[in-house]
Amino acid sequence: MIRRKAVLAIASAALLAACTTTGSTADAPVFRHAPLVTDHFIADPSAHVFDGRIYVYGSHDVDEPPRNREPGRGFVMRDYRVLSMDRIGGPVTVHAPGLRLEDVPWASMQLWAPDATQRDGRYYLYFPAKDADGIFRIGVATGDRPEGPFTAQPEPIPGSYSIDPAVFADDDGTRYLYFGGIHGGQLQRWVSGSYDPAMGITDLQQPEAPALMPRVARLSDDLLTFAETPREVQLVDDTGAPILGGDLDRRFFEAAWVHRHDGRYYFTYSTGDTHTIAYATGDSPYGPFTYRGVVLAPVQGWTTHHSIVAVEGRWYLFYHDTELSNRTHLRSTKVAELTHEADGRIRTVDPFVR
Ligand code: FUB
Repeated sequence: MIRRKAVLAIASAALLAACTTTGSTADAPVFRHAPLVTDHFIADPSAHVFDGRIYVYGSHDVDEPPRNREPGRGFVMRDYRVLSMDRIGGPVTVHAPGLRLEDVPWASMQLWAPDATQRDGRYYLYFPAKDADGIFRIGVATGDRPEGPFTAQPEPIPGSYSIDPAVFADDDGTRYLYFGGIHGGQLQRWVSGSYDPAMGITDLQQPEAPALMPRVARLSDDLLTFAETPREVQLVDDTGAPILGGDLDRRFFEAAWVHRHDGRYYFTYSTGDTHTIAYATGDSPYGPFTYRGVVLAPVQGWTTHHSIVAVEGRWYLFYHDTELSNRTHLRSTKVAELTHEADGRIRTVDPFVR
């Protein structure tokens, strides 16, 4: 209860600051959007409309000590709490924990960014966690309600690795799982096809070579396994050449998401240490995707992560920042309207009022 009050006090102060331009110092940031909830830190929002209601599957950030020395060690989340609302701007429900670390037989720590899909009245939660050897894997848990509770499969998805699963349901019902993240997400340790810790804690360290690319695999009909070996998603420039490892403004870091608009597939992702959500477009869910620009300018906080969803004919960007805490590992979910221009470009969202 004390902790809840403390968070609310921080939240009130931050919201007051955000809504008040008069009397603020010249350098104080003015945030364009308000956190959806102020009594929990929910990050990495993956939003969907299920059964006419908006559900947001995110990481539940907590202020706990790290348990290792790896990059990303401050993110020690132990459960998932789903948000839901009947409309954008409506009251937000924070549901009871839908899945807890202790209920995932194979996981040892760090429940990072999840996503979900629905089929035939069943709901499937995809989530990364470190296994007993400290290796990120991706698990799936199922339930009969969108907010859970979910029951985890006893083992991670065979052949899965790294972080940030995002499931895309194409118009024909086929589900594709995108995943991967460099640095703390360990993607650089999988270049040989098996886990190699000697590949270090960042990336390939080859700025002139093609960057590490995200992965995609079609899901099996029961949505519990990969129907194929994961393949690389090629991110290319407008000459068709792969984005290079040293191209920090455009190369993939983590936080894949795919949506389809006007027949185009949009692959959106975080550029990590350059702090944007970028986008690339293609004609197939497998890519290649050609880099186009920036969806979301840098937010307050080191990480940036997002999802894009249509709600009653309008498009929305869900994202997170650290407005309420000003601490990298305590993030809050926000939502902004998103505009696709007639030529397919996405209008960049600025999280600040300048
Ligand atoms: O929340 C932990 C990690 O931070 C996510 O998996 C990344 O996408 C970044 O947001």
